[in-house]
Amino acid sequence: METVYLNRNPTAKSILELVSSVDDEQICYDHLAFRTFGVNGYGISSLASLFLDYGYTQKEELRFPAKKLKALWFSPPNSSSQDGGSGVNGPLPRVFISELLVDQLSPRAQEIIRKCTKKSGSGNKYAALASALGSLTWEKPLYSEFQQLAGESEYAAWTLVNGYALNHVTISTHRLKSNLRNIKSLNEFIKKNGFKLNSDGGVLKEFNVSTSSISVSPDGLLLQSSTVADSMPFSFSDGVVESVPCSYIEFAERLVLPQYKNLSESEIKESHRRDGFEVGNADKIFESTSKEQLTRRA
Ligand code: OOG
Ligand code: NI
Repeated sequence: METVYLNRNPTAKSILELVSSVDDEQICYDHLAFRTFGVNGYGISSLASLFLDYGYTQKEELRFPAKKLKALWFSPPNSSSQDGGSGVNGPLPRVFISELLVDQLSPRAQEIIRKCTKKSGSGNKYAALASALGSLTWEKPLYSEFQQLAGESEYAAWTLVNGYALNHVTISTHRLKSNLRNIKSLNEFIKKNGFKLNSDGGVLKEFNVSTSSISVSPDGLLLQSSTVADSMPFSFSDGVVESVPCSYIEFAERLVLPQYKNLSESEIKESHRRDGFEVGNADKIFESTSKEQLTRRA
């Protein structure tokens, strides 16, 4: 899955190389994220089964009524054996899987999504395999179908052309060694190197940063930001070739929970930090693949 992601998304690849090159960093992934169509067995469960079979635990549900989405996240099994490696060879990441509440879309949009998932037969059984191969489990859509969905739900249009592809990996900033462990410094560094961040997070007053685009959870302990997705030409089934949004990369800093404030730096483990996800943060991060962000001037 990671290989497909790195090959399709030059920004994510360059940023991972750039961050690892500073201080010879090991990169830990905080989480991996996927999008799905919540219909005909193609929703969250189609991808979750692989992770559940390998010992992941289902955690809280998050709801996004305006976007007609729901999400679940999964925590990894304890496996200290992987501590020390980098990326997919490092500590196991959380997994965040969302699904589009297809029943709530217009009849026309539902028809497009139901058609491709029905035609696909048992494609939902091979969700993880398709993700790793970088293939869709349905036939390529018409350009008009993509446009129809894009007008109603950018998430739907994204999923139609990207399928089960990895939507993003997230760098765990607090597990970096250099000053990049502070998400604000990391964002500045990323921007200085010419990459565009998803600005939907707005102004962060406490940090006095006007353009940093960091989202902060209400408890102040989960800080997240992301790049704007890369685009790729996609050949639609009617021969039209148009640029479509692919994936992005995210950064997350999890601060130490108040009850562990007195632990020394060397005693602090991932389990002492803020866990989980936050609807308000996620709502903004979803925008990383939106047309508004992609066409925004840096
Ligand atoms: C997922 C957006 C939410 C997070 O960490 O809260 C998210 C998506 O864009 O599919 O990644
Ligand atoms: Ni994320």
